Amino acid sequence: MNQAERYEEARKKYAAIGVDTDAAIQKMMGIPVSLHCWQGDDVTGFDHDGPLTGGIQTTGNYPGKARTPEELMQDMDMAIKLMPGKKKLNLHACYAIFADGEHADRDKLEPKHFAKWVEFAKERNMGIDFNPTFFSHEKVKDGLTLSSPDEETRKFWIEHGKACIRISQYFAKETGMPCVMNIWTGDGSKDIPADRMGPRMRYKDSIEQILSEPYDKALVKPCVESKVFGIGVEAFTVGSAEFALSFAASHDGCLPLMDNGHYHPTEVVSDKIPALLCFFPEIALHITRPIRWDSDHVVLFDDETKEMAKEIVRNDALSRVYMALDYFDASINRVAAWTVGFCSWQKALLNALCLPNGELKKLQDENRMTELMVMQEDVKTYPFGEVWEEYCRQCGVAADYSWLDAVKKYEAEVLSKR
Ligand code: RNT
Ligand code: ZN
Repeated sequence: MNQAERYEEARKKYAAIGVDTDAAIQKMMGIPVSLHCWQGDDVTGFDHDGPLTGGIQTTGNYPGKARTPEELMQDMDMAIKLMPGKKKLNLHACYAIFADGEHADRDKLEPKHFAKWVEFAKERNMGIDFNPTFFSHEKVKDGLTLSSPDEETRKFWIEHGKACIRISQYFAKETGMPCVMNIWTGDGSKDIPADRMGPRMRYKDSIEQILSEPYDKALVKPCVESKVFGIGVEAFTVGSAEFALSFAASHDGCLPLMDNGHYHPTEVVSDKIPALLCFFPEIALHITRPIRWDSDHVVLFDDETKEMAKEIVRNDALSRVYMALDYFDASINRVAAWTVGFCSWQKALLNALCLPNGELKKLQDENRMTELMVMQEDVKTYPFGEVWEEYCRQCGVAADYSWLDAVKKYEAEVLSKR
């Protein structure tokens, strides 16, 4: 059987349980997923020389990392060509691009410092999401930014946040797609604090000041990302889950952002997605793969990844959940890391679209739990690979590992020469 015949067989098998795989493929093509620029250079950016600091870490020193905006764009282009589906570009403020001799500190960043990224995104028909960078900077004082008791420090970071709101609005206007602007800080302490509320009250006030910058709510979607702990800030995190969720719930237009690496190891974000969808019109996600901690391994097509996608699809929430990848592995080929992670999330979404979700819900509501278990197990071995292959074919990319040959060639010809 050739590919077309194999897909036809699979299509029939799915149709028999009420799943329209052609419709699933069609739907997939229009779902934007945000691709993070920071996998390409280990979260370094272009506005500073120092190391990555502030409660996040990369490990590994695989050769060939991007050192300039041109290299990063070239690598990202290479990865994009290998991936099916609709991409959005996710930038961090530290990826500002300055003209020769020019520099602006984080509180003075302007849209013009991102004009080259806008050009890059527009040429590829991508929207842009944005993140102020509250780390890897000398004005992070004693591990604190927006929650600092030092007013000058706090003011600096508030101004950075406001500058980022203006830049986010510029992105949205230029690309014609809303810009999700995510606030995450590594603020916290290594050991037991004496005051947990003071820093949180300052954090709350700082974010409120940032959001007082005028912006169009249809264009800019501010988010607050929580975290349980970071390396070096084990005892106390200012932006905890309760803090971020309560902040978003009490500030109109502000979204909660859940990163699935930011919870206790037995908690699952798949279960939290429908809980938040009961209350928030829109939510945002950082999709990653934590191993024992927020290790930011490359996303795989594993059980929890599938489960998260299922919760979005079967609750008809594809237009209510902003999905962004957030991982960074410096120990393997970075172009391959981008590609595997993006394709894994694409697979998870397509897989969720190929489930008889209505039927399964009905079994649950009728308390036919034996049938539900049998059916859920049965669909696991349906020929999903054929649907994935057809989707990739329609998108003009390889469905199997043969794409790795192109990456190996790129590594030999471009990356290894850096
Ligand atoms: C860190 C957070 C945050 C960062 C990016 C680079 O733990 O997940 O989202 O990974 O902003
Ligand atoms: Zn994150």
